[in-house]
Amino acid sequence: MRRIALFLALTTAALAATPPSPPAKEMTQDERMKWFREAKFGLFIHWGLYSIPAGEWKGKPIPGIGEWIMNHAQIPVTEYEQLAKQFNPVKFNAEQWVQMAEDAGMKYIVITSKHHDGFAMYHSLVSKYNIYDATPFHRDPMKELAAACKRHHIRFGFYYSQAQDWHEPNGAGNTWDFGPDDKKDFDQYLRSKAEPQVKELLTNYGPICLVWFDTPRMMNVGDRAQRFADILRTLQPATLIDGRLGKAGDYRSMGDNSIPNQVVTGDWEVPATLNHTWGFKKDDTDWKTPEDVTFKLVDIVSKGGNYLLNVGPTSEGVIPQASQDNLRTVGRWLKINGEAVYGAGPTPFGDELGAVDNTTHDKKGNPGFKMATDWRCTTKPGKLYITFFKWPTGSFELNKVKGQVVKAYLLADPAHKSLAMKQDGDRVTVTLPGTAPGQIASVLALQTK
Ligand code: JFZ
Repeated sequence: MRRIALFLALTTAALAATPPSPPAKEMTQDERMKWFREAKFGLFIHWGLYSIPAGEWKGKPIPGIGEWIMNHAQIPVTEYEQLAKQFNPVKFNAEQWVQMAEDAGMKYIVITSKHHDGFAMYHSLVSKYNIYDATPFHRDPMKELAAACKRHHIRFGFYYSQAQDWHEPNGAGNTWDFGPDDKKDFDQYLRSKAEPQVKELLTNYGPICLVWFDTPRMMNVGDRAQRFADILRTLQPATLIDGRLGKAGDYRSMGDNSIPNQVVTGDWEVPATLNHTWGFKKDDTDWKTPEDVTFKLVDIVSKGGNYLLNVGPTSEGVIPQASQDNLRTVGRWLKINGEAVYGAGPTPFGDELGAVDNTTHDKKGNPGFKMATDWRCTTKPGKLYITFFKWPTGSFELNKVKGQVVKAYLLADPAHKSLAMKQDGDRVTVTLPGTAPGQIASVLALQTK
């Protein structure tokens, strides 16, 4: 009898339920990575309460990266929290920030939704310690940025510090208020703040291109990292996971500002600064030049990676003018030469990158590497792009070329006029104009068959 009753109950329930929609086709990794492989150049933004002290606490300069000031100066939560009351970035203008990214030729933006200090830069219902509830600003800049990115067709992603949270008794990192991490109920913090906040970020801001987790302390225990991966895959299956969650992500994150010497296979990204800090510091004005940034971008692309380049806006909500000028100069170069960057693959050569130098050694005692900087090669099907940072005199000889080069021309020449060239086996010689046709660097395109 009981069996029949159970059978009836189950069949009735099955019939009453709406027919299941066909299972959503799982995305392949190639589909998920497609935009990332095309984009190549993104804007990183580190913005939070730390932009108020801007590297100085109680009249003393605090050494180190600006967003770490609470840690470096061992500021108690009760004191650091007070910064929220004076955070009023009235000059913040999402449209202008995103316009700058577009002018710079950047295709995605990743911004700190919550850094290690624990302060949410969006309207969170999980914790009142956020820019909407705890400051006189009373706005949600992430909402405004998401909308501006949509208008400009720029992808939008969040940095989220999943493990370190110096505001929470059970978050990782704050030992000066809360004692050693190994005595904390870390899962209590993860379940009550980090996980629900990541859910908010993936629910309330439209399509999120990636989540940039960071410093995965204590994340390799149990299913801690997997719980975040599950939240992402459930709420937005297309969202990429960076390389610092605590388990393998969708791509590798290289060390900060560290560009590999050689081609690296697979998907990867170099997070990098324009000066020596991520969060704004008033005394750091040691900016990289647009020439250097352009070289690093092409260098990274020629090795197979993406470049995520940082700005640190001020407490008024302004991106430092030097950063803006620098990035816009790079953007003007990309307007002419972007074909060699967006969607381009790595060099098929490699000798042009430099060579191992046994006369020097790195910190670990390994032989050094002498980087060569004259030119870089990037590729697309049927195309080789040679970007010259030092213009060759007269002609350029390229060895080990596979296939036949049918046309050589300069991207800086709108007419794409053919240059004189000859090919002898795998050696191609192109006759070049006496002076570089472009500013910063000039690109020679070789069409192959
Ligand atoms: C982390 C953060 O602590 C820092 O504040 C900033 O947000 C940066 C982008 O990321 O710092 C790191 C993390 C990893 C490495 C270096 C700095 N690393 O792997 O070389």
